Amino acid sequence: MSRLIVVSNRVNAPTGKGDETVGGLAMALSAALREYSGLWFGWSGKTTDKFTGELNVERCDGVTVATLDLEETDLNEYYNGYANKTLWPLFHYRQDLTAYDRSYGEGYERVNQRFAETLAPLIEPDDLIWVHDYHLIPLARELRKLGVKNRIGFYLHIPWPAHQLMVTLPGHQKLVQSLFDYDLVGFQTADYRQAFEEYVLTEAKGVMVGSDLRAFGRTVKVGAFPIGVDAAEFAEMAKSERAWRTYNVMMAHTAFRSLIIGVDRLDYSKGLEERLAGFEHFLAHNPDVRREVLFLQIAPVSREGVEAYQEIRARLDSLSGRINGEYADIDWNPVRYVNKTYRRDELAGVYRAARVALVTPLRDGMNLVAKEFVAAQNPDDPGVLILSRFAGAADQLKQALMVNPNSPEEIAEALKRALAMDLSERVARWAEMFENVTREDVNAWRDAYVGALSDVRETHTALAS
Ligand code: ADQ
Repeated sequence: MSRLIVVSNRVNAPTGKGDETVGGLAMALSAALREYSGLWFGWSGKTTDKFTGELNVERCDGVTVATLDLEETDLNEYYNGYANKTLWPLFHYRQDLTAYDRSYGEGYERVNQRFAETLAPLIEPDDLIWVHDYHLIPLARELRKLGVKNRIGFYLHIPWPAHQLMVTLPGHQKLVQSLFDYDLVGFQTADYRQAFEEYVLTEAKGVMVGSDLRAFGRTVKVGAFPIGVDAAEFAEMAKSERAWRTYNVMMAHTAFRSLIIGVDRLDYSKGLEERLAGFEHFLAHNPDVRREVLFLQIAPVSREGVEAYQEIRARLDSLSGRINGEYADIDWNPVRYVNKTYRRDELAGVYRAARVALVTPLRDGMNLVAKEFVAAQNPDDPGVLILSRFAGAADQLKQALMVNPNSPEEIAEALKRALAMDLSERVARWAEMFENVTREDVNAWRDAYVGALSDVRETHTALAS
């Protein structure tokens, strides 16, 4: 069996102790790495004055983790810059927030070279290499330059944008061409895969060869591999002692009100302002029931080095304050807004206590919160999921109440419907979604991807010759 190497910007391997905040994705990748005696490679999260290429290697719960330190300039140009000020907003349809700074592109290329140069000596001939996300699109090209002939796969966790948007990126051809140095390119949904194919067919005069894509003198396998959550484990966690404790604390504080929750990284793609506007619309137009609900939005801050994130944080502080100012009473605040990170078992308790989850991103590769919410519900009395049609998860969770997140009226209408939904309809909708999140869980995703990568018979060398 080939060894597996996972490469991602940050390494989040569980240590085996005190891992309560490590997500399902990290757990699933670690499990695969243990099984394949693998290696997880990425940035240490630390910066150094001068890049040395020195590796920090440690064993974390049966997995070898190798990380490298980057320079402060790398962090600014590659991570905060090209990854999070250029690719992230553009791929989430926020051209207005996209920065086209040349130094960011240069920093991005430089860090990908640094990753490749540090990783290449660790690669053995039969290793399978699985590269994750938009930070590392050119990594295979850099590895190929160093003579690496292994099977290399890429997986994009975020949307692939429509063709007309992609061409607004200076240097888009070079970026897309570098994806053809992989053997397998995976997307979250069939829509994103199609958007990628459309770009290649029109911009690069590519052709489909069966289900593979040929362009730039290379052929790659392309596929949709919708990511899942550790559903069975999450369902178990929702019954754990700590989840119960959290559940009870929350129930005690709702004073018999129906709890509506939102759980998201604080990010403009998650539609938090639009969601609050939808909730406000609900409050304004339903005076008879408005005192019977509470909206809890949990949004841990992220990417604080990027201005757009500081700005949205300030806007949300003021918006939640304004809604409370308008509607609160001596015994009730309609919005509770917290920026804390929680343990996974506590989150499971939060999900279970909620009557409704509002998962309304403006764009989202998948959205794991929607799936975690479903996994954590009490089968005898499940809550209702309100889901944005622009989340990748909408493809699979078809029994959710689907909304356009840009419409406060639709959000308010869905809230009204969810709060009034009878038990039999709630159970019927939930059961189908639960079946889906359990079947298409994170392990199924990983096995499908690694299986497809292992099946690539013709390696890069065979195709190139
Ligand atoms: P994210 O944009 O981070 O992921 P999401 O898929 O929702 O979005 O995952 C967030 C994770 O963080 C969830 O597991 C959630 O439980 C956790 N989380 C959120 N708030 C938390 C809190 N307060 N405390 C602790 N944990 C919290 C990117 C893409 C998504 C894609 C994933 C995986 O943007 O579209 O689904 O990768 O591919």
